Amino acid sequence: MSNAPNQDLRFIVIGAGMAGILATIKLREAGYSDITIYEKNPKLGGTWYENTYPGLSCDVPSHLYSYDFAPNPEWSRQFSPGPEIREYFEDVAKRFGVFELIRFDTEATHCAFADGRWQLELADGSRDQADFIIAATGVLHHPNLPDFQGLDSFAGAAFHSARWDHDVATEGKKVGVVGTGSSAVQIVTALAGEVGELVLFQRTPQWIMPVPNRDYSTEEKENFRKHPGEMRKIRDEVSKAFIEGFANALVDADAPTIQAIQTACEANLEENVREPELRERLRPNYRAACKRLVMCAGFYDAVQHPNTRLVTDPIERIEPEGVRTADGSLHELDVLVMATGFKVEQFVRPMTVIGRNGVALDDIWHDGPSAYLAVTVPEVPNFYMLNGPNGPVGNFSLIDVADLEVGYILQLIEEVGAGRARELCVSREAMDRFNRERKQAAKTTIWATGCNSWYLDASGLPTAWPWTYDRFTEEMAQPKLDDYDVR
Ligand code: N01
Repeated sequence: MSNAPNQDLRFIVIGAGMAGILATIKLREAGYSDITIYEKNPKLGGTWYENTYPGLSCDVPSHLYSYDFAPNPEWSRQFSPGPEIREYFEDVAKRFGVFELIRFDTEATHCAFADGRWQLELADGSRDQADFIIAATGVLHHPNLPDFQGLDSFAGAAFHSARWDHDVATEGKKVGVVGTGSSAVQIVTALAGEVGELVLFQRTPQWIMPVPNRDYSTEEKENFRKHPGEMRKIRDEVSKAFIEGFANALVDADAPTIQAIQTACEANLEENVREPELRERLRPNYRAACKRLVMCAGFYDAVQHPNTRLVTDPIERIEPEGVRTADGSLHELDVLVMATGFKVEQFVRPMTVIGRNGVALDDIWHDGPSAYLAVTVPEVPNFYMLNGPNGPVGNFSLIDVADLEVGYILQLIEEVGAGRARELCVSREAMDRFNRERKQAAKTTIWATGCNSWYLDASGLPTAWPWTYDRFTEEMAQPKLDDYDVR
């Protein structure tokens, strides 16, 4: 516990996913107790609650994708399945006294800063007030549903990958999957051979990094229980490898590591896709890691399964019987899964946020969402985001990113708690400078080397943190209060 926190401060955390749970634990650890978490879903877990598709797992190894204060000896695999991850968050929320602070089924719809406090409105008509809002609303959770002509006429079941309909049987059925992002690749790998026929509609091929995923043995788990230091060792090793061998390299398109990733992905394609014609249809015409790199060991086997068909002709329309492609073929289907990604520009929205003097966050973000160090926005004091815009999303564990951000935000809160300030948000000047610098730096990242991806803004510029992970760690160590509008 830090010394003498101001017990009068009240906090609202929006979202009981990985980041909201983390923020609440850290606030409590720092001695703050007046906290309410609003969660729109009936269960916690955020993305791990909403995504339940077959094959769901995290592409960050489990011992790294865990809170550092809550290692989990029970992880079943190196990359554990989604339901296990959601259960982990529920277990931690219960063990650390977070669960009882959550109001489920309660969506925050509007918040406004008035007379030095945040006034919050909720979808059920209730209201609340707080000194601080921590928006832990996630990055990728507003499904992007393509407006395919005729989609409504489809006679079978159609749904987005993040809204999997478990009442729909897939066994023995003809299942179509649209998309080749991380979600689609996991779904296809899980369903191949399990359904009657699997049709993958690919608009753009992906580079695939073959990452093995083995089970932890009973003995290994027993060893983790007895010697938690072993989990810490794995965590540290994997973290180091990820940062040095990957995260730091993504922001330098010329880095040798990026070339090594390219070579590994090319070898995966050459060695594991037997038929030359299929191989060419699966070969991307952009550089590896330009789109978010897909990590999967079994995808090419799944695509080559006798019951799987790869369709690369563009989708023209949906008909009652299936998907009609531009070459005139009708691909008959019982189930159509749209693994077509997310609306990434939403962040805290559709909740409306009104900062000082009636300034709307929507207006501040009229050119697209951005946030100083991914955390704060001008004119919106005492409102901090976790994994907000411009955050370091380059395939690194978002748990560690959120952890750094929470540590940074706690220092801002302490300024108020200690009576040195009442309101803090980034100054307009610092925000403008940050935006200028990040846009300049974005040009030399791998994401800017000529592909389409959810990393890009409307002008085609990558919005992700364009510097190294190490630089983010340094920035998060201590707020530069000169960059803040402090009142
Ligand atoms: O979504 P995506 P995702 N017609 O945006 C295609 C995280 N994640 O849900 O490339 C036809 O990557 C689109 O085609 P194209 C991870 O950060 C993590 O798969 O634009 N196709 C693309 O192939 C990931 O990056 C894990 O040409 C259309 C696909 O749909 C992020 O979530 C697991 C189309 C969308 O791919 C998003 O992944 C899963 C259309 N009209 C997800 N519209 C982990 O393991 C879109 N597409 C942690």
